Amino acid sequence: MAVYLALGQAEGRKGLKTMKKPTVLAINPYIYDFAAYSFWSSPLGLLYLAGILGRNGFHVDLIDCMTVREDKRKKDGRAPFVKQKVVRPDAFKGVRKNLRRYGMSPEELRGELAGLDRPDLVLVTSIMTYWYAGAREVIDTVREMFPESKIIAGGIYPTLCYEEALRVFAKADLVVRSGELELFYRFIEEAFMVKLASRPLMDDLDILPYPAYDLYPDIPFVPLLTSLGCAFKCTYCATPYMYPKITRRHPRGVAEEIRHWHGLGVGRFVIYDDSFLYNSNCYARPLLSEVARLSPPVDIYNPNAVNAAFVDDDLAGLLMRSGFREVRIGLETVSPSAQKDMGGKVTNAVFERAVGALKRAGYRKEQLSAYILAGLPGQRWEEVKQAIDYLKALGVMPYIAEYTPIPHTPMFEKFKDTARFPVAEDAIYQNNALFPFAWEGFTEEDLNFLKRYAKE
Ligand code: B12
Repeated sequence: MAVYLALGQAEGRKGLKTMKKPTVLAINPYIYDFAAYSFWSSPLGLLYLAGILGRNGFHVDLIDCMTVREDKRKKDGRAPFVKQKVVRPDAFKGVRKNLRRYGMSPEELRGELAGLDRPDLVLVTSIMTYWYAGAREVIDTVREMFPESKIIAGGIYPTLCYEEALRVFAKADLVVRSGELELFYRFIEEAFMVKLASRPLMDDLDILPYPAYDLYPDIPFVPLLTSLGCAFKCTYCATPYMYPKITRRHPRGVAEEIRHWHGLGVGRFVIYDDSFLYNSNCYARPLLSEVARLSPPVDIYNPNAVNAAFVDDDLAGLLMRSGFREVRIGLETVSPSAQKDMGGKVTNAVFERAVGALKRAGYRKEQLSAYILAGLPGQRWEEVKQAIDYLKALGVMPYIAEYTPIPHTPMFEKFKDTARFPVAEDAIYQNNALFPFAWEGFTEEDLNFLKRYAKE
């Protein structure tokens, strides 16, 4: 049967056939911060999009501005970012800390861009909300050097601070929140008159291609996206807002991905998951049992911490056998009332049971650490000291995680007006290094003392 098309449609069809596939440049911007270290950091969301466009047959280049000191890379794969002191902007008047740019310099980025043919499409990610200044500079530079290129910005910052991001990234053609990938695909299809054969949304993680780590010359570690969303609703965390539903990958698919990278010589894997051990009979146990059989064995790291409630003797043994070289556990506080207020994820009894199991599995003190939250609204410094003492007595290394006020979290909405910086007006003040909830019961001096004390 003949198909008759209106003239415009016919031209459109012809256009679709003859239009060259657009070339894509993915950029992970440099950042400005008071302190930063690559705890196995990686722009995983951006690399997924690069993988998806690659699967659609697009040529994709990557500029990861977060360069590290290779000469200082540790055995576990972590490395310090290249860094340079910069002048503090007016927004930080009165802040006595050194501000640095981490990663490539703007001049180096210009050099990299100058070496490329003009890309048709540029994707810029923006991870922590308070890192937007680097992303804005990168977007402005790309706009200046490639006025004709289409620029799309996305990531956690636009997702959590959308209205602000629209203003800040005014030179981008489109700003996308997570959950809006449909908009992203439609923009590309319309701007370049192409039809995308593969346009997965993040509601089925099993159909995603692997993130495009092959765009790096070396792969020191591979972060794994095992799920999106979290089984818990901690009042300081933005995950329930960003991903209200838990979506998990099939453990077999994750094991296959590990085997894929392992076959290419990658030996370190990092779990980016908010509740990895949740429902472990169906998830972590089958996955880790497969990983434990790999030869040569792999190393696994979990900078996002595991939930103590799910660690029993059997699981602790499996963590050890599958390659967890160290285990980070979430504790947050030892105050039972604060534990309940924050979501009731862990109690001291549960925590002690998990530590016992990990020790019986063979973990030594230097391989066990726990995060303690410091600087919560209204918190007294003595509460943090009590948690440090508790961990020291249990033989677990304390890690102080300074509280970060994050938009759309219950704690942020409740306390945003009591912070000593306008955290709701400008995301730059959401940086935990600014200690936004310092007060006379918990001063910056107290925090510095606690950081030293935790290491003693
Ligand atoms: C892994 C992780 C880390 C890792 C690595 C982070 C990194 N890449 O640098 C580590 C352990 C280092 C880390 C550390 C911290 N983290 Co963290 N982390 C996460 C976590 C669990 C996952 C992030 C991730 O990769 N997700 C998976 C990818 C696939 O998702 P995505 O990046 O959002 O990408 C999607 C979209 O955004 C979109 N997208 C992304 N880029 C682009 C680009 C374009 C063009 C488009 C169209 C779309 C797009 O596409 C993807 C698919 O939809 C999130 C929570 C979460 N579930 O998101 C917290 C989170 C980002 N972290 C958070 C915090 C608070 C911290 C710390 C400050 C904790 C502390 N107190 O010490 C530190 C600070 C880090 C630092 N200074 O370096 C907060 C955010 C805070 C903020 N203000 O922005 C989050 C949201 C958790 C929370 N508590 O609510 N973190």
